Amino acid sequence: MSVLFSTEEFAKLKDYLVLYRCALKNMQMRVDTMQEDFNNLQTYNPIEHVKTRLKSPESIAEKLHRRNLELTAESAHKNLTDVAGLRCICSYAQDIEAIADVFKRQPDLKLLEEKNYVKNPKVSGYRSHHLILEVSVHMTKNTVNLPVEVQIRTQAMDFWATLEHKVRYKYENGEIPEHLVWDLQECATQIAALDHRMWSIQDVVQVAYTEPNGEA
Ligand code: 0O2
Repeated sequence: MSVLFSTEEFAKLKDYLVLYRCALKNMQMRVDTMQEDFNNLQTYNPIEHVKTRLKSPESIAEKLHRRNLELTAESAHKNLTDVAGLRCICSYAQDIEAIADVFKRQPDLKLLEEKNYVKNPKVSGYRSHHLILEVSVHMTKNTVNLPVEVQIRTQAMDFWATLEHKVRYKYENGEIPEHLVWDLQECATQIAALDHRMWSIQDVVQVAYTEPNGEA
């Protein structure tokens, strides 16, 4: 059964979504700046690519309903911190914390919440580093503070999460059959090992590049 906003609340929500879209643009610009800087200063740019998404009104309504919250635009704004989401996909697991630190050091961003599912993976096998950052958006008449959920993960972690998400949506109430749950956990463990090995190879190559007479 799909849950929907009333026409009046839907119109209000659309106004809020304009603000969240601006918040996402603001965050995207910060990542662009990071990439410029990494390209200029470092030996490699750890950010492979970035995805941004605004939660759809249907998905917002479903989340409010699931949490037994009022189905209003105001309630979505007050209670949900992932209406605006930015995903930063990086090359190696070792890059994740460094990228998180760059966000955390920015004085005009306020860290509201941090979850490190790389250090403490979920039972499902999910790995990613989450930050909820509050950004000030300067509109023509006022300034609004909005949360943006930042997810930082490797390409391999993203591959896993995308598939697991798809699998979960295929089953009623997200209840994945036991054998698939096990398979996904196993894949997550192998992906973590693969990420580690890929970093070791890049590390060796990096040293060869930077040492005098090193052959790469
Ligand atoms: P979507 O469509 O990606 O936005 P919440 O899930 O937000 O009610 P929670 O569990 O405290 O509350 O938040 P958490 O753990 O930080 O997860 C937020 C988001 O992380 C999820 O958003 C997913 O994008 C991702 N995530 C968390 N756990 C898993 C997992 O086990 N598998 C996958 N594939 N993704 C996960 P949404 O709203 O669920 O989905």
